[in-house]
Amino acid sequence: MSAAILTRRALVAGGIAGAGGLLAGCDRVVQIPAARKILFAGEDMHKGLQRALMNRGALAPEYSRAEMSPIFRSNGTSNPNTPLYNEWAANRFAGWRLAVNGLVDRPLSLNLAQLRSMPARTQITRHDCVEGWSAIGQWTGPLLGTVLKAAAMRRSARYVVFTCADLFGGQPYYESIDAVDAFHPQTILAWAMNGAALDVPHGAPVRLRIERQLGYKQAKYITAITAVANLDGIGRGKGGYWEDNVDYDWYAGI
Ligand SMILES: Nc1nc2c(c(=O)[nH]1)N[C@H]1C(S)=C(S)[C@@H](COP(=O)(O)O)O[C@H]1N2
Ligand SMILES: [Mo]
Repeated sequence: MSAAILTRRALVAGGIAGAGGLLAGCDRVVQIPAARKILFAGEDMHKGLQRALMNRGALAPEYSRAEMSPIFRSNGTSNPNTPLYNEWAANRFAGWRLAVNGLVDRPLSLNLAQLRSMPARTQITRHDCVEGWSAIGQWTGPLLGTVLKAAAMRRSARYVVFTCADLFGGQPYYESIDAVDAFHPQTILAWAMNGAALDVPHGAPVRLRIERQLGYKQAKYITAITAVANLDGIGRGKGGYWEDNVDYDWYAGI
C-alpha cells in the first residue's frame, strides 16, 4: 500500500475527527500543487492496485430467459439521427462498415453480414447504469477477441477505442477498454438483442457488451475499433466521453 494513500487517509481522518483548524490545515495541504499531485497519484495507484488484485477473468453472472426484463430502457443516445446514420438505417445497415484499425497488422472493414457470419456467443446479463437503473437482456454477437485476432492486433496495443456514430457537441461518442477486458470471454460485439436484430435505441447495428463494467462503457452505434498503445491522443486523454467531460471513472468495474 502506498504512503500516499495512507497520508490521504490520515488527512481525511484528521479532517473528520478534528476541529476547524485541522480541516483548514488539510485544505492547505491539498492546495499545494506538489501535494495534490502526490495525493492524486495515490488515487491512480489505488485503482491500478484494485485492478491488479481483481480476478479480471471472472465471469459476470448470467441469467435465465425467465429473468429477462420485460422492458429494457434506452439511455443516452436513442437515435444518432445524422444524415449518414439515417442512410444506413434506411437500408438496414447494408452500407454500414465497421473499421478495425490502429495497431493491427491486418486492418479490417467489416460489413454486418460478415460480422453475423462469425461464431457468436449469446449471453443473458444485467446492465447496470451509473444513473441507478438495471435491466437484464440477452445479447448475441462475436467475441471482440475474435475480431481483434482476425485483425492481428499487435502486442504493443494495450487499449481498444470505440468510435460511435452518435455525436455529442459535434464529436462522436467514444469509449475505451484495455486488452484484458477486450479478450474477456463475455466481451462481445452484439448485433442481436433479446433474439432480434439490435434496434436503433439500443445501438444498431452493433454495440459493445462488456459485462463486468457499467453502462456507459457499453458503446452503441460502433463505427470503428482502434487499437492503441495509450489513451493520450483520445479526446482529452481519459479514455471516454463521460470520463473526459464528467469525470466518470475509466475503469467502471462491477
Ligand atoms: N454511442 C453511445 N453509446 C452509449 C451511450 C450513448 O449515449 N452513446 N450511452 C451509454 C449509457 S450511459 C448507457 S446506460 C448505455 C445504455 O444502453 P441502452 O440504451 O441499450 O439501455 O449505453 C451506453 N453507451
Ligand atoms: Mo448509463
